[in-house]
Amino acid sequence: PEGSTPTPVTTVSQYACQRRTTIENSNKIFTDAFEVLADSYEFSEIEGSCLAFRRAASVLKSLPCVVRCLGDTEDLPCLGDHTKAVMEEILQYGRSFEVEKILSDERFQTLKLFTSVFGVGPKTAEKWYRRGLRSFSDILTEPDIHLNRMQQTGFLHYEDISRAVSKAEARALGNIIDEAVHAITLDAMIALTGGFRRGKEFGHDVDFIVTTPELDRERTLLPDIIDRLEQQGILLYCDYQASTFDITKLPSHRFEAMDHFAKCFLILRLEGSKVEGGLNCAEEDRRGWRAVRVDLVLPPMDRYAFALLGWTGSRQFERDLRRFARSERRMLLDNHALYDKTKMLAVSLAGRVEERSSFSLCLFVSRPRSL
Ligand code: DGT
Ligand code: MG
Repeated sequence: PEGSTPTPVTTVSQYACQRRTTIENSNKIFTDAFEVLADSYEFSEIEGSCLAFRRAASVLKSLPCVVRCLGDTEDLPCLGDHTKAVMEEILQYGRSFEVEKILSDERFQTLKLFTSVFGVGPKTAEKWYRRGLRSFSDILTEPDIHLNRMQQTGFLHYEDISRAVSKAEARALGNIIDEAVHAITLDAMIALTGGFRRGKEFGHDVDFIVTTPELDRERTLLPDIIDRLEQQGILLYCDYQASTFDITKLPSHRFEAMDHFAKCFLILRLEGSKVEGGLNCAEEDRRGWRAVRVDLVLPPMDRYAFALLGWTGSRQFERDLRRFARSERRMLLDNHALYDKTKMLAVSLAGRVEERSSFSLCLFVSRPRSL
């Protein structure tokens, strides 16, 4: 009506990298349901529907308030008919019957259980399920099952590594990595990345980027760091992948799941960690240590900004950042480079670190401080 103040129109972008998202989630009741559906589609290898539910969850996580009726979602992107039907059920009954059916499904429960083991992906889980295996003891007592080293370690430290890692534990690990790296080379720089860099209180692992200005040293530094952790007696597991990075092969025109930097997936023994709400509190308190998953990535210094951007996550943010670059800017982005297709040249970010105002950037360890 004339004279009334128009309601401000706030449009929510279809790209996660253009949405300001805090770590508070006002719509957990919906996003939890979407994540169950996404997992279920992932187990059935229906990638489109899986991504649709992950995207919808990401959109709702960015909203500052609770969705109270379907009308609230009218202007939101990435919410299809199926998504809205699930939301309608939750709005009406407080729960989704489709999600409840999935949660009570034996196959889903078994695949969820099996994939919760470090080193077990959906394909292996499915294979074991088809063989009639339903529990960990079924797997561990089945004579024909050969577990690789990663899976053996996954079972061995199952309780510890399936329990969330706290910020304090991430900080303690930061100090361990910092000490180990600087005992080898003084000019290395270490950045905490992954979920903790986004300000999360808990994570499933702790991710670090280590880099050095010494040319090519990042290719050889990691085995030295690993040796040192081993000498300290805290290396419980190590999967080392040497660098396959080749600057002349950039940019990669097809999406690659993994980058080419030297990296390692570790399980470290963290002494004296404070247990908060762990299942095995009493046992762990007696032991005085816990096992923690740690990832180290070593890009060359001039690739640091891209690596940091690529490893800070979230996965949806990264996916949408690449999609945004491609569709809106005609650029190719990966963990190594940003390439301008219209000008046929690589965009240099050397010496600069990206700004991401949508996240609280917290860097616990960095020497020299660069952020
Ligand atoms: P969490 O579960 O609390 O550890 O959460 P995040 O966000 O730290 O997740 P994480 O540790 O799996 O990965 C951190 C980021 O690093 C992720 O958002 C994207 C990147 N990243 C990790 N693994 C891969 C991978 O296999 N491929 C690619 N392209 N990126 C990865
Ligand atoms: Mg992480």
